[in-house]
Amino acid sequence: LGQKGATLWLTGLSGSGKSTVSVELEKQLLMRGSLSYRLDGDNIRHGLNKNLGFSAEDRTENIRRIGEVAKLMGDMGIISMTAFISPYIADRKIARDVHEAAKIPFIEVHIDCPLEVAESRDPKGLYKKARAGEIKNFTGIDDPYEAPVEPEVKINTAEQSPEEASKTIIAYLVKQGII
Ligand code: GGZ
Repeated sequence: LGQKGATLWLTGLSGSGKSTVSVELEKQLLMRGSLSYRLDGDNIRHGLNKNLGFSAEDRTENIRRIGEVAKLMGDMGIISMTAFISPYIADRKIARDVHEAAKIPFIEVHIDCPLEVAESRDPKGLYKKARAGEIKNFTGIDDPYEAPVEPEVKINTAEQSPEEASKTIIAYLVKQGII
């Protein structure tokens, strides 16, 4: 393959743009000939992690398993992009440590945008339900989001398009000699 694996760990609120940015990133990486794969709710929370909900314990286990899967993919030489809220600093640190022990680059990407912006997007109407008390423990409403203190990359999706965001992230990978 001649390619080293790495993990782009996207973290941010629901509606911040993690999935959108990861889809665009995958496109740009594949165009460059880098084998990449997206891990998201559709292929993880509906499969491997379908026994997990949104309590703090379940989120921790969700992120732990995703960290292990991403590490395995890194071992295979794949650049994986994870698109999960991953709200807890300690959980992201565990994922980072697993990668560091395996010598696979772990790039934390904060997909940042003001809560008001994420909430105004509300593609699935979940914020509306959370505000109405129909969904409990919704991140940003009645559950915490711990923003990264020193992410490798920070993107503001209220100001940058998904294309610009992806270019910024790819430029980081190039600068680091990962691709
Ligand atoms: C946050 C929730 C919740 C609660 C369901 N809190 O916009 P979405 O729908 O597609 O993204 C959210 C997704 C979050 O799952 P993650 O696996 O990324 O979360 S974590 O990393 O914290 O484990 C949202 C939906 O699931 N969702 N209930 N209570 N998001």
